[in-house]
Amino acid sequence: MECKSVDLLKEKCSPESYEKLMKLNNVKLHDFVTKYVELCNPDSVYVCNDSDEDKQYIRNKAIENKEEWKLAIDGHTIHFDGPKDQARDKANTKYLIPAGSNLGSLNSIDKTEGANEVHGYLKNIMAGKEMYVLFFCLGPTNSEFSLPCVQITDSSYVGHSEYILYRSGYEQFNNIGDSPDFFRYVHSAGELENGVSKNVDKRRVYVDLGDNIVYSTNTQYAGNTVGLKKLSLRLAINKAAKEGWLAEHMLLMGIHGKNKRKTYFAGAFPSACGKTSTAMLKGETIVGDDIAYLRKKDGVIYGANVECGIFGIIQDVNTQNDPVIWDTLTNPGEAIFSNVLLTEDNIPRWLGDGREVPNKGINYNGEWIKGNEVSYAHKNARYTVSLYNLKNTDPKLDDPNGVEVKGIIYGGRDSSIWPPVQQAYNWAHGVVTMGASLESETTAATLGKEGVRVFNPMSNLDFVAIPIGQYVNSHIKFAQEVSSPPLIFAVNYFQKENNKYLTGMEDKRVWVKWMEQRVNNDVGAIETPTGYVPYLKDLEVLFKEVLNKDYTMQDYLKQFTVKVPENLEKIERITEIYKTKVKDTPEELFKILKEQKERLEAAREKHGEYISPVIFAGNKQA
Ligand code: SPV
Ligand code: MN
Repeated sequence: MECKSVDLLKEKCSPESYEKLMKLNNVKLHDFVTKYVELCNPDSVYVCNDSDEDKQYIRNKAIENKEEWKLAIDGHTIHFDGPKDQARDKANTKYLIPAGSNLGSLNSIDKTEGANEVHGYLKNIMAGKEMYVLFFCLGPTNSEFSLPCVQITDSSYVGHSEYILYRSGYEQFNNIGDSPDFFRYVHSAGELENGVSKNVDKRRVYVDLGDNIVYSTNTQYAGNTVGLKKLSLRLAINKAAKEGWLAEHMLLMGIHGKNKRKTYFAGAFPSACGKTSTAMLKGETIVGDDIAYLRKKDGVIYGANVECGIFGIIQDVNTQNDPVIWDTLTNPGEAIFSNVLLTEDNIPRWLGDGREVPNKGINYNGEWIKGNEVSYAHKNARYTVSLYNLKNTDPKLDDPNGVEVKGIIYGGRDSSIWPPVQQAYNWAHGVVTMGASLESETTAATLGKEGVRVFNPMSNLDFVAIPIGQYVNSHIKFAQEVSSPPLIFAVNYFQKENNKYLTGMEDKRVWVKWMEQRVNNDVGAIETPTGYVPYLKDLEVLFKEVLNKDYTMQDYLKQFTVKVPENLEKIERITEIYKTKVKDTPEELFKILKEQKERLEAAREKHGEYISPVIFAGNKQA
């Protein structure tokens, strides 16, 4: 390193911090830190290793810096993002692409122009503040899945969240020596006013795929700032495509079957569409609720959770819907509550918590009083907790080999087309008609209007960093050389009739059990033009066993009738998108969609537009 840089680091770092940084013998890391110390110009720099002291330092700073406040229960804190900073900012999240390259419809900006813009914002942005240099590992440490990361931030809230959500990675960095293969993030909340980012008009999340760096400025909301979450998912999708693995917006869970059998599933759902609640289902065990990496080894697909914590939506967490999280959030232990209501007694309150509406408190907008038209907490209010503190965490969370994935679930917010559960005929059929054809109605997890049906392949569209056709192709190809690929399923928790949901909140406990039985060849299924659906008799048994409920023929017909017109319209919409908006669509996608269309048309010819599954069961009793 140049003398000038050594002097600068020595001036800003304490001797301990300087030593921690220098102990990692990595030129690219040292250059990176020096560059942003120089540009962001913090008053001081604190470098963390994996020690408890350093974690505690960051926790304390979050309180001292007024990014978090202590709540009544030990270990609980509250954080607010600004009124305009409550969700991921898709419009200002862009890929920096070199002149001449093209990502199709993905939001991108010329690399030089974007880098200049964001570096302009970063200049002196940390004056008067402390910079934290933090090391983490995506995935279990010492594993094929491990990806070391370094985060620069001036937000102790971001650092604190990362310590809860990720495995510490200083030692992992030590192990990689001088390797340049790691992810880097530079974040600044920018100028703060009342503890929140003031200059949200200069909020940017710029992703540099070539250099594996993400820049994030003038924002605090974790989805825009926590480097290891969605920022690294974008980098990882690009890296995975080059290296032949998959980086997915997926839960991982163990579904428990008969004779203590446990079968691992991965599941992709758009934000706020039941991913966490599926991973947390009673009777099952959670490996992860948001991001999974999938790799092939010896003809088998393994998955690992990139994270070791949950940044979950708190709305509707109550004793009924989610007793495990409820317990964690109402007992001592480390938890950050964001954008909930803070009451006079220092108790956090959120929408759908099953308690009486509070009288008053403070929320992300300021003071709130009962009768105020704006709801008392934000719909996208969240909690941040460690998976190690939950009672239902699967013992394989940190297994360096990951877990063997035998089933994949795709689910969107779909009021009118898909049945509650169905199974694809085979891998490619599932990838194309379920994953790549996924549509979902928008939610509060991103800025913008809610309830609009949008195309969201694999629930990963917000994070796909390569042309979408290429991304779909990498999924189709992924199962090559896999002797028995995972079965693919589609679920839909959001079917509606007359504006009322057709299925109950708890019914998903039954759908997962049916999928587990299918993977293990315990039950048959009815072949319909869009996939295999359950026999009524099997659902009757499962509803009784799991929920002690009677499941009737009437429920069955409402939920599983094949809706030919809606399915045909969907195929047309999806085909059109892949034809006109998507770059590099594989031919196989069009072929599989066409076959599905022909099956639906043939069925319509014979049986009409709305066809009972019983008809497809033929002689076998449904
Ligand atoms: C999501 O929105 O998909 C989340 C939360 O998991 S965020 O960190 O905003 O991405
Ligand atoms: Mn997510």
